[in-house]
Amino acid sequence: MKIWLKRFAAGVILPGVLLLSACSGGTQNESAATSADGIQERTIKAGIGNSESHPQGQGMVKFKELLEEKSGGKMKVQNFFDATLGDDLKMTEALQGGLQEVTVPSTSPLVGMIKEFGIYDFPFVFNTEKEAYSVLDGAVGQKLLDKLPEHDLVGLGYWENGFRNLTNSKHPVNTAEDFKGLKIRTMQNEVHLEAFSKLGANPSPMAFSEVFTALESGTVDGQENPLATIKTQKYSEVQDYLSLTKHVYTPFVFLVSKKFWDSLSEEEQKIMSEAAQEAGEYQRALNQEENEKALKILEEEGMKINEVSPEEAEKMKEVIQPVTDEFAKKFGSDLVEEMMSEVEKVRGN
Ligand code: TK8
Repeated sequence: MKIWLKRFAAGVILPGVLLLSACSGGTQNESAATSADGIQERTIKAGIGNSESHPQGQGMVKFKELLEEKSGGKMKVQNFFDATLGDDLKMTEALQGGLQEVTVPSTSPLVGMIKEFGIYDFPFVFNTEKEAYSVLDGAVGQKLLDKLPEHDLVGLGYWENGFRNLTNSKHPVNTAEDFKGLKIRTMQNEVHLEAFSKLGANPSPMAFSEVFTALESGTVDGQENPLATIKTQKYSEVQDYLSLTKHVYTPFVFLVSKKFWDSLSEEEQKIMSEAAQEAGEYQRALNQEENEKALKILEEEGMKINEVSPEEAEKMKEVIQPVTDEFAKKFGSDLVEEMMSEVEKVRGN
């Protein structure tokens, strides 16, 4: 009986597996799945939400160059910008399904999948990029990357979206009170949603590619993003005020489809990982340069720009604190403490 079952099972399942693998991956990538080492001809479809001229786009161009160079031209990258393959969430799902190989989303919209990514969404945690890097590139960042494989994703490190600033069409935001009544587009993330509600704003979660039209049509009064994004998305055409709130730091996470990753040889995985890391370092440095340049350009384009004093930022933080406390329990107090003590270490130096 046992033997019969085994045979029966093998007879049924084997063709099923073959059928599945023949349909799923694209023949090029599939045919090399069995080779243990060496570099095969591969085509990697990579998509992001920002434009090619954004530091994230330039990071992808660098990734393409590096991987093609390291693989002797065998591993080719096709880059798709401006959410032409879909927004962050949609592309991440395409990776899970094995329909796309690479995307580099903000961590914020992924909280439905990995709730702990929400710790990065706590407002006013990081004061500098260096503080953010120490968390992201350290034990806390790795712990969260380790959660990706159970969701059919592999994380090759963090790139930089950066510190977010508020733009709107109504008035400058200098104090916590100034948020009251503003309709603000947020990312699809519950921490952001509740933090802006707490400040008295009316947050409206929305995918990135819909933001410009929502601002233009007045569906929302404002949005918040790093300066490089405000510039490349031409928000100055539809927003008069830019307030340098720097209220939260958003990382990008470099994701690979686990289905694709598992089909790679060790050597291919190694060079892909190196290319993502090196392009990431380049991207972070470029992002900081571009943010500075963007500020000047946005001013020239006529935006009315105001700084937020440290005292007023502290008051904003106090208003939001109950939201942060509530979510800290949800995401794991130990993890949040570990993040905070890492920040303190860097700040103390
Ligand atoms: C790009 C997004 C974007 C993010 C947002 O895909 O949605 O506002 O800041 O830059 O990840």
